[in-house]
Amino acid sequence: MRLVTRGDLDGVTSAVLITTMEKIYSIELIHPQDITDKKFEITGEDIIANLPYHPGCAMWFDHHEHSKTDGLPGNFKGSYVIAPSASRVIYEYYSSDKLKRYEYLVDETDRFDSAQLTVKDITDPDGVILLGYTVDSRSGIGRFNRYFIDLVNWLKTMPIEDVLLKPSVAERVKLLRENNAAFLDILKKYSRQDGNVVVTDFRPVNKTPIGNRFLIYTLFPETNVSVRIQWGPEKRFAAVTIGHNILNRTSRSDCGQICSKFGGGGHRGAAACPLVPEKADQQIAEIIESLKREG
Ligand SMILES: [Mn+2]
Repeated sequence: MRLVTRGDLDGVTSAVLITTMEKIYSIELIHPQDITDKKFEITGEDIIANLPYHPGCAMWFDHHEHSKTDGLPGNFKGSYVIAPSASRVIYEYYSSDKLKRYEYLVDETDRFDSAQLTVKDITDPDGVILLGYTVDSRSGIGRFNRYFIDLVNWLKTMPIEDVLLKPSVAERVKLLRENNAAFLDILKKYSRQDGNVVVTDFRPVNKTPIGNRFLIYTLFPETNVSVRIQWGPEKRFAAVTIGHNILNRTSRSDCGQICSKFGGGGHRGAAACPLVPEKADQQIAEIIESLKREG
């Protein structure tokens, strides 16, 4: 069988579990869009995990809310449950003694994948959470098949402390720390608080900086929602992302609904929309007003 999954920590842990329970000869990493756009061929030899359903697959495991709105299959092998991670869904599906030793890995994957993080998990992460950032495409250090496969093999054969000492892991950790230190400075410079909203406008910056997307919440703990603005490619549009503060989960706003008014989308807790440059300032002001009004 082939495992088709996503290149993130939940994908890694899903792969650890599935390769323990099934005969897997290769692992393929794809984006959820590749399934919905039918860009990637799925056959009866494939187990899909942490990705949307495809009718051609042998088994499917997922936990994402939006897989439900896309239309659930009537009958399939595997499991779909709204859960903190796909790894959790797989762990529960097999309920095998063979997987018991991965209990902690699954617990931490739950926390990372559902952003149930503490301030320390953001500013000074360690263990599985730290490893998670090294396979997070949003950390800006890419995702590589070799690295992914290595992590799966290492997590099956050594404790997390030893996995973190592997040179390819340590190198990514070092890069993450450097990126985050620079990102923190630039975040402070381009962010301001407006009531319950923190607004970061990176449009004056030439090259959009990359760093932990949750750092903003450690700087503005009294806000409950963030708005980030940065230029899209060739400044054709202003990319706006809205997200609930994961350290202060009191926002009543529906980010997805707000963004859908401006041609974007997402879910309740996080969403994005592209704005045409001429209208961006006006529309950003409207978005901030909605977020303040909704509280
Ligand atoms: Mn997931």
